[in-house]
Amino acid sequence: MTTMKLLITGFEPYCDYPVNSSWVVAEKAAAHSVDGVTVAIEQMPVSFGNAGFALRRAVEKHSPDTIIMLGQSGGSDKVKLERVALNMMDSKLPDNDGFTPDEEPINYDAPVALFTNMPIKSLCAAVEEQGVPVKISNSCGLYVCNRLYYEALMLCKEQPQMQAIFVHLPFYKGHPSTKHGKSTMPLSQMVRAIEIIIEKHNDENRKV
Ligand code: PCA
Repeated sequence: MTTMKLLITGFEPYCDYPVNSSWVVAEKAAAHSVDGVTVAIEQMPVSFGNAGFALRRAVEKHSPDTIIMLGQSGGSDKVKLERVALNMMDSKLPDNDGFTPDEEPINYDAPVALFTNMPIKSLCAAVEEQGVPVKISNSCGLYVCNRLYYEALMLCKEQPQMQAIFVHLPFYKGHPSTKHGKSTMPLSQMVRAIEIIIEKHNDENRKV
């Protein structure tokens, strides 16, 4: 029986959010053991300049066959499975290096958009079946999450045996940035969503 090597990433805090939902969920999901899956976890910088390098280093270190990237999407009321990464950086909100790109391509010689190579519809259905609010999203934004996702999908083109998907997460219930009526989701529900994705993906991979 082959073991699936999974890399989970989450982000460091950014902007004025003292914690990042994605890292809290990443740590908890990585602690859940699934038969036949080994899990590595790495924190990514909220930096247009460094996120791509950080991911490449993590991939060299762990040689994953699957990458599940997590990011915080404050204000969202659902877990969002991201279908596409765009070759574009644009933001009024500075990253953690103070950089605010103005419609800059990520890579001048690369495709305008890249799609996940994981079965996003069946993963979404599996999460929905378990009663977790979830949807497929066709825009990962143009901030650092999209930057990281684009890098991951470029890596999948270079190493086609590797698969990757990005998942945006709401604030968890009790997150310090949610005092003013922002949408939240119980932490346990978001962790469960990631566990379901891991289990479903592992089951599908074993069938082939
Ligand atoms: N969310 C941001 C970057 C880091 C994070 O957790 C985004 O959606 O781009």
